[in-house]
Amino acid sequence: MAITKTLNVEGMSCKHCVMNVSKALSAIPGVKKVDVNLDKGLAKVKMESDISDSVFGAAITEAGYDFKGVAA
Ligand SMILES: [Cu+2]
Repeated sequence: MAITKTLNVEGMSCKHCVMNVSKALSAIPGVKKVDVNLDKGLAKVKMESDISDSVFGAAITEAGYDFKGVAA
């Protein structure tokens, strides 16, 4: 069964940022779908099995944005 996590991402200001974050998260093995909300600063990630928050954090940081944790 698929798992969904909502990540808090800081530093996105335009649709290019959304694309950068979407690409970075989509490139993680096991990630099935990424849905970024620019206004809320959230990235919803769908995955087949659980992926560690630190993996998402690294990908977001690598892309040039700040990972602020998983939204409750
Ligand atoms: Cu931008």
